[in-house]
Amino acid sequence: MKYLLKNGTVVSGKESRIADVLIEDEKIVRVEPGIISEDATELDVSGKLLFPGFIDGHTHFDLEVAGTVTADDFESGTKAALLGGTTFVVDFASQDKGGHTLKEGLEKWHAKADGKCSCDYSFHMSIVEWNDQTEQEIQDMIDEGITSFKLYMTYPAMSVDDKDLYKIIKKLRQMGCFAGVHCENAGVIDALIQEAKDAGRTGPENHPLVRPDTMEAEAVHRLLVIAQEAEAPVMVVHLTNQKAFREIENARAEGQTVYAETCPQYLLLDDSVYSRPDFEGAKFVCAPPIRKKQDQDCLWNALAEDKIQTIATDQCSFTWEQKKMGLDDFTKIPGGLPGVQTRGTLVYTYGVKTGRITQEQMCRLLSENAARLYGVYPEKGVLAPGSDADIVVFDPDKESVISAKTHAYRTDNNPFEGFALHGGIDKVFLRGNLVVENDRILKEKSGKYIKRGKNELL
Ligand code: DUC
Ligand code: ZN
Repeated sequence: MKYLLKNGTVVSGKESRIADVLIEDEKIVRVEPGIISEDATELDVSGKLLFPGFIDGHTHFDLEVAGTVTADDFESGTKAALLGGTTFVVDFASQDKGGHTLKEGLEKWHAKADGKCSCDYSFHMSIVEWNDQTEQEIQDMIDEGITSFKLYMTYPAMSVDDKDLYKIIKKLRQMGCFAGVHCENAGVIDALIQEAKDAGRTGPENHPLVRPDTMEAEAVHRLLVIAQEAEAPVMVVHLTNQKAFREIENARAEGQTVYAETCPQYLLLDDSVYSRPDFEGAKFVCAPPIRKKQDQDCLWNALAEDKIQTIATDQCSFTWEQKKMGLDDFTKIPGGLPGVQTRGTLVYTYGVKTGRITQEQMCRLLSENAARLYGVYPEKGVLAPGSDADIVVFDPDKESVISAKTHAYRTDNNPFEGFALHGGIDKVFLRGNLVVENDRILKEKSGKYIKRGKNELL
């Protein structure tokens, strides 16, 4: 199939220019003004922005959390992603604790995802246990196209201690890979939870109090000191606050390579959400928690100064019924929010339209940087001859309002309920196929597992 997109504004990480885009089968073959093609289906996209398909490097579909499983699996989750312009997700596969291998973890995640995805997909691998076997398996993972890993400094079922953290990131550096790290101080958080319980404090308003910014910043600091010793690049995932960001800046000033990721919920919501009446705060329970207005400002400034490399979602959705598991005890509320469907439109509305960031920065944050970090550039992350024809035709004039009544998630709540969107998805192409038009999916389950190369974001 051949398509010719006429007169769109082609956005890259560097510039925006009016050009035509010729697509043949899965690939972009030409990007220049004045293309003529006799046999291509021509679409007039004048007035529209053409972004490389958005990449979400942080999703949790079909994940078991707190005795339940996320409302969205790879089927519904990747449909929602595609409707929001995301053509490639990198979800977190995980090794299980108790002598299990990375290979077993990978097989488990392939069984969850294969044949169900409507956008392309890959996995990071969470390492939760470090031993000779796991060490040997890093090369096996690379052979399977997994070049990024995840480590937890919190959650007992997942976390590694400082000794293993050091060993793992050093090994990953030797193998040309890196880890994204969930930074929160597990011990102090446990103590704060105990204090809350002892005082009979059970509601969701306690959630941000027991996981304070200081305990995220402490873990970021510790991670970065360990990374300095290991001479290893690392990524701080879901960065939420100013104190933690300062730790990153300090390490960079020492010459360390530190990547940072944040998410729309940390840019657009503040911790007053946890005090909403009738247990509504539960909808916003995620870890790390949503912070204060000044933290939002810090993150936006960091984005404007290119000091945060990517905006992902940490998509991890639950229904209201599931959230109510913590009605009498906020620590039993399953943590996580949906987000894959609205990331691009929220960033455009509240980032680009407000002048906080440019559309070229949006391109880097949602697509190009993630493609480089996760080893799929220039197949993905750019609209150029030879690249996959993953294209978001973005209408800067489209207006809508986010609502759980109309979203594609299998949840009955949306953390951005009522947010106005100025700009929206007009069409989406996935490897040359028109897969979204008029807010409907035209082609389901054509997502492909992508074997990734190594990080090339310098
Ligand atoms: N935090 C969440 O809130 N949910 C899933 C995983 C995580 O780190
Ligand atoms: Zn996560």
